[in-house]
Amino acid sequence: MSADIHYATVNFSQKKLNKEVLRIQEGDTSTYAEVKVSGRSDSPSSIDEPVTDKNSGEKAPGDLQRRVVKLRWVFIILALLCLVLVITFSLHFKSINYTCPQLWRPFQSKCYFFSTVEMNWTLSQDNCTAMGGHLVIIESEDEQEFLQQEANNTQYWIGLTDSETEGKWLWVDKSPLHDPKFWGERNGIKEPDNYNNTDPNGEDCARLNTDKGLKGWFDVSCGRNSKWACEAQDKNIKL
Ligand SMILES: [Ca+2]
Ligand SMILES: [Ca+2]
Repeated sequence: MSADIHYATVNFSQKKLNKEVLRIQEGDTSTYAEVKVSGRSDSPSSIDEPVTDKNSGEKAPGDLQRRVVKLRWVFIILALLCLVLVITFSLHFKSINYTCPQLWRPFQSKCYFFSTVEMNWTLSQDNCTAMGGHLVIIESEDEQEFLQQEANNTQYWIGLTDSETEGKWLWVDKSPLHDPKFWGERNGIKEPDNYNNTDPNGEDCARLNTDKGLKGWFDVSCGRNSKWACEAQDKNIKL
């Protein structure tokens, strides 16, 4: 059997990017059909393969574009990670080197002022308020220890009183005292004892007696004069 004419039918569902040569053989006779296409093949095996120019060896534009998009996402992710690291280190650095105005001492995120003059509890709180803060509100053992060290065996008013209701101790922000573990003891009697030898109203204001260690709170008559300790946020301090 012989034939003079060969037919080659080639069907594409999508346009192809590369240039292909289709070879059809029968016996000793060969027929070549050259197909020029544009676009990319839908053959699964050719999707991820870089298309290379046979002459120059360079990658096709579509492949380069995909690589550019990938690199752009990598840069965006790296930039975000760098931003997070910068913010984290900035906050950490600020907490370590928290600064306060002159005459104020830093502790954690607050500033503390220790007076050199003495006055009663109410005037002491008024002075702290005028400076942008309030008498100290002690919320942790670390804070108590810091105050004890800074006070250096000097007595200071703190922001705790039961002047409204006897026995109901409130901080100057009106929050109740939850942890009484820093009350001191005198002659075997635990504070607060509301001792009324000097004041018929008893003792309604708390003072830090730092020579008693961490258990250094004593209730004292509010009318007595004493030094005072304020605390404030740096941004609120009025100089
Ligand atoms: Ca009292
Ligand atoms: Ca007392």
